[in-house]
Amino acid sequence: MVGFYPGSFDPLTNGHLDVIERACKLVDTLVVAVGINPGKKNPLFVHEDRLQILDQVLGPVGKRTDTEFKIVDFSGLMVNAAREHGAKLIIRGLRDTTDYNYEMQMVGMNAQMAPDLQTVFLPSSPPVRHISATLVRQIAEMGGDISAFVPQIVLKALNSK
Ligand code: COD
Repeated sequence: MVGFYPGSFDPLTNGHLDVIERACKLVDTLVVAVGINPGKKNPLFVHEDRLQILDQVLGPVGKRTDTEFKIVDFSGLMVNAAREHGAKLIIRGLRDTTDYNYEMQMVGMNAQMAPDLQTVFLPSSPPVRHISATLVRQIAEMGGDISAFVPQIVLKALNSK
């Protein structure tokens, strides 16, 4: 079974990583896909950097699991990208009711456009439930310390910018 986990991953956080680690228990291949959220402007990292960070972070994770990772990017609809990669499941994380309302709208629209795909929601693990890439981006832009929220590789990439 192929799963498709789309996100902005700007930056990749420990919350995203938690979803990825748990999604591995459900699928044989996990396609982690960096897309464009038209509502999110002023990126911290360009697409190429985000792909590179995912590649570096998921390398060691891949050694601890039988799941194969594919890291890709896409522009356009997530359902089209999921199909292109042969996925049957779309994986999304759920933190709170804000996520729930947004995700339920998306799942409804996506289900009508692509009834062949199923969305699976993974509820956030308590230690990472509060982590939001948007807030991490804000803290980083204001010079704050984001080390508790992101993998070390993200910190390194940020420092070398
Ligand atoms: N714990 C658990 N889950 C988390 C956490 C956390 N701490 N942080 C984030 N997540 C989850 C989010 O809930 C989400 O499911 C996923 O991780 C990715 O989050 P983000 O913020 O990186 O990415 P998003 O939600 O902005 O998604 C960006 C996309 C590019 C995937 C989206 O905008 C998209 O699909 N765009 C393409 C156009 C399209 O198809 N639109 C939908 C039409 S219905």
